[in-house]
Amino acid sequence: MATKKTKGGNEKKVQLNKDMVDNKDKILTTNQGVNVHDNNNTLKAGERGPSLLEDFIFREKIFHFDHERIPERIVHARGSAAHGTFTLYKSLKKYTRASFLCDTGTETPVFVRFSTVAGSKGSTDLARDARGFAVKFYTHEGIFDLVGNNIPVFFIQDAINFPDLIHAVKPEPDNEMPQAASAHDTFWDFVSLMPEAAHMVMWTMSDRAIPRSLRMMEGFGIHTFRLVNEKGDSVFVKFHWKPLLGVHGVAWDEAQKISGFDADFHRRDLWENIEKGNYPEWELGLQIFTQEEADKFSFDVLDPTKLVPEELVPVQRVGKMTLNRNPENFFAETEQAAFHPGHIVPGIDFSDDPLLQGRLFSYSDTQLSRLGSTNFHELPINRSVAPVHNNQRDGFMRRDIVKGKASYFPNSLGGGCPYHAMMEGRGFGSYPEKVSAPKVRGRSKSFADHFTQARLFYQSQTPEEQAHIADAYSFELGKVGGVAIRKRYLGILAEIDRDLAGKVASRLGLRVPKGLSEDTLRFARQNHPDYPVKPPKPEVEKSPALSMAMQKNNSIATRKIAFLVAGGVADNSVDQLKKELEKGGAEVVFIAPDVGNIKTSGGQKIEIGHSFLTDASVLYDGLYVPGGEKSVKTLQKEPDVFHFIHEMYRHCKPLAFSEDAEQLLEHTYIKKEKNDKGLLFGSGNTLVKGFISALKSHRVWEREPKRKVPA
Ligand code: HDE
Repeated sequence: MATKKTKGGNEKKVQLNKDMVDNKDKILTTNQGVNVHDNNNTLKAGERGPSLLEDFIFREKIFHFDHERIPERIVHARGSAAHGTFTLYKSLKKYTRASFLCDTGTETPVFVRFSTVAGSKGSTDLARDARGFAVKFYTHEGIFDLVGNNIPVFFIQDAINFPDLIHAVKPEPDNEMPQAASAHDTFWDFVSLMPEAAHMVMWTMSDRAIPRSLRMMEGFGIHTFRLVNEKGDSVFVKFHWKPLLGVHGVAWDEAQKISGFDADFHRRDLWENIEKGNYPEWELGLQIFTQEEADKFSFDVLDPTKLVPEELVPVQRVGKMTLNRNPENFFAETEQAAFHPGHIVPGIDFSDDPLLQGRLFSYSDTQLSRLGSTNFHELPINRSVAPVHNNQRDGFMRRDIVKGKASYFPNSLGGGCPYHAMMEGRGFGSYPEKVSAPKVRGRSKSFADHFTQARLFYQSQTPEEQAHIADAYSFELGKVGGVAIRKRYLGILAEIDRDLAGKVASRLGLRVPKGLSEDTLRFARQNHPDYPVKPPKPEVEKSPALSMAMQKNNSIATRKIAFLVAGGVADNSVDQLKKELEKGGAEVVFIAPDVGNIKTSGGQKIEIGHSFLTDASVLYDGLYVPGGEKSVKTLQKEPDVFHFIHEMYRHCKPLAFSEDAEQLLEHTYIKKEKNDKGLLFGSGNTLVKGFISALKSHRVWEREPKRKVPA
């Protein structure tokens, strides 16, 4: 069936609207539709007497309340989501028969949920962790879920290790500490015995694991999937999401402080930007390669701890996803959304990646204990826009009322319906991959190289990014109590990069071991008896695509800039920069000693919604102190101003000072450095240009080695 064009991708919205309830101008009722006269007082025997069991209104209300929690997701519990559309601009007919990937211009409704992995539902958004990036496509041929992460590789190679990994990273079982953090003994104990985790651990130690915004991170399907065309020919594919706002992280010190100031930082940022019409956008990128090409790669494409370097197989951008609508109800939509890598449509198929194969069991299984019924597909958010007809029946909370006598196949009483799609030459059919092999519990030799791509990632980073990675390992291992675990991990780092291992070892007061510890080797040899094996030569030694700092970024859209002001701030000193920043799509936020109103030197009123008490520098991307003698004098008396400035500087963010405000620096530890492109003074076009250009780079990386000021 050809995909119909649905302008605006509204089809899912129309379907959801049928289930929406609007309480506006309505009388309060019970769940049975009876109007409630008084919602404040229980039924009693006399005003001061005991309550009566008869009070069905009270009983119903409390009964429902008592049961309104459901289990949180076992992983990825903390999440935020939005609706949107996916528009295809390059037909992939040659490779796939999935109609949403064939008909250009088609808008497919999507629902996207971002998440952290380890933390509970109420934990901070800024944990050092992978981010889930799960996309539900409501296609005309059924639901396709691309359940990915913001990191293109995974910790483990075989699904059977997943419960162990998660037990190791979750809070420790005796004392339930620490929350949403990998910096503890059980995690490092596990990964120090599982060298296959080394590559993903390297990613999680980079600033990729602490995104600036959910809108500014990449997404990856991780596993190799298949595309299958009309003729039945198949190619392999890796799915990517490329954010149009660029890929940016925060620094670890920022992350920890943001967690205190606004634990909902990412959730708020996503929600507010969609409300403002700053719709986040990603391009869908595909790496397509054949079986023959895959056979020649130096790594195994079925091994989920490996990526395909973009320099080896370029990413083709084939469509755009735009998130343009916030959910109406967090529980009904974000919480009840049930993603599953096994939700695929004709034209897409699985590979034999053993992690993917295991995932195919886990997701519907977990929905059952989380959502309580096999009928979770009937929940409005999970409902396909393609019609659903089958002989599955009943179960808890069944909603569809399926007509007729025949609930079996084959039947004649129901006219043979619902019938096989085969009758019309369509429907999902698995790719007929040839498989003939002995049944084994084992690991392929081609999965035995654990360090080449971890090294590739590290060596592809700029020196400043490498410094952040070394800091992260030092922090995390520094939090580990067991010295044996620290030493064991240093053995892994030594195999990846001795210089990195040396930096971390010196912070831990340890020496770099010669190589892997006996414990690590013993465990690795359970999978590969002749471990370590010499890996084949990699195709690329460096991949600039892996560095965030090396990505070009020409936009300052939606960055938040703090203007520190007080009464008497000079109008002209505010206006020009504000206008230019807003022209570029950035947001200017005035921060003053107190919330309320201030008057500019020209008598204009500025409404102040944020003060040094309510806000902190870590919530902003750049800072400007406009002129006006009175304003600067007031700011000078405010210690928080200096904290704000120091912290911004320390996090390598752009700072600009008008001529009047330059003197504030005399009271700081900041030294004017000529090559610091993000420390700007004066006014006019030079200041505007310099500031905007520094904001585009997001961080003034050259400052990284010198940034050590108290904050
Ligand atoms: Fe998941 N994962 N996972 N995972 N995963 C879940 O399903 C699981 C893995 C990912 O926003 C659970 O509905 C196993 C890789 C995301 O609702 C559960 C294995 C990747 C989400 C589950 C993996 C992911 C989940 C928990 C190893 C990146 C959140 C709640 C074989 C490609 C989806 C749920 C959302 C959620 C199992 C590994 C991504 C238990 C067994 C690799 C984005 O079913």
